[in-house]
Amino acid sequence: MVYNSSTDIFEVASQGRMLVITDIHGNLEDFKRYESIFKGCLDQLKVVITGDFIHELDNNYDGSVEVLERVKCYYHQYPNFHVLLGNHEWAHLADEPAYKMGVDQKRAFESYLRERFGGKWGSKFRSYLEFFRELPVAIKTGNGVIISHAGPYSDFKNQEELRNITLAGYRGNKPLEKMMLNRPGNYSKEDLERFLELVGCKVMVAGHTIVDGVDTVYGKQMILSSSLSSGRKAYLELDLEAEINDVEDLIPMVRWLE
Ligand SMILES: [Mn+2]
Repeated sequence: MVYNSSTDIFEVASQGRMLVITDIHGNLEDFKRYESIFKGCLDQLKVVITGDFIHELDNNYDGSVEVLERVKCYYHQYPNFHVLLGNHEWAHLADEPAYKMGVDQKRAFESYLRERFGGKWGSKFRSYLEFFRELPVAIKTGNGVIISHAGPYSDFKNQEELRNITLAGYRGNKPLEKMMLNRPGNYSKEDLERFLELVGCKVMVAGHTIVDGVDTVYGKQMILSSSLSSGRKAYLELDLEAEINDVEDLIPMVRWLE
C-alpha cells in the first residue's frame, strides 16, 4: 500500500475485494446494515466510504453524529477502511453553504452540534474538521478504477493536480470545488475519458448524484447510490484482482442492500 499523508489520491494494492459505499447522509440504519456486512472482515476486506456520510436530508432522525463517530473510529482503527471527502464534509472546511431541500445543511448541522454538545460543541466540531482534513479526494485501485465522491471536470490538467488538490486550501479552491460538486453534464463523456487517461485508469466510480441504486449510462463512469437514492440502494463489491476495461466489467460486482 502506498500512502503519503500529503496526497489527495490514495492507492490500494491489487489484492482482495473492496466494498464501495456512497452517500450515507446520516442514515444510521443503513450504516448499520453496511456495518453488518464488513464488521469482522476488515483484516482482509477493504471498504471505501465515498464521502457525504453526514447531513440527513429529510425530517427524520439525523444520525450524522453517530455515523461520523463510527466512520472516524473505523478509519483510525483499520488500515483497510478508507474514507473520501464529499461536498457535505468539504462545506464545513470551505465554510460554504450546503443546500439540500432548501436548507443549508452545513449551518443546520452546526446548530445541532451546539444543541447536542453544549459548551463542548466547539472542541467536538474542531475534531470533526481535523478528521475531514485528513481525507483524500480519490482512491485508485491497481486494476484501474478511480473512485471519488463526484467529478471530474473539463479543464483537468494532470494527475499531479488531483494529487495536490487540497494544497491550495479548502476555501475558494475552484478545482476542488468542481471535484466535490460536478456531476454528468458538468463534464462530457470525452472529458471523462481524458481525465481517466491522465490518471491512468479505465473507469470511474462516483456517488453524489441520486440514482436508483446504480447508473451506468454515462460512458466510463458508474454512479452508485448506497443510501440516499431515488429507489434501490446499491454498493459495489469490487474485485481488485479482476481485469477491468469498462463499466460493464463492474456490473457483476454490484450488490443490493437487503
Ligand atoms: Mn454530494
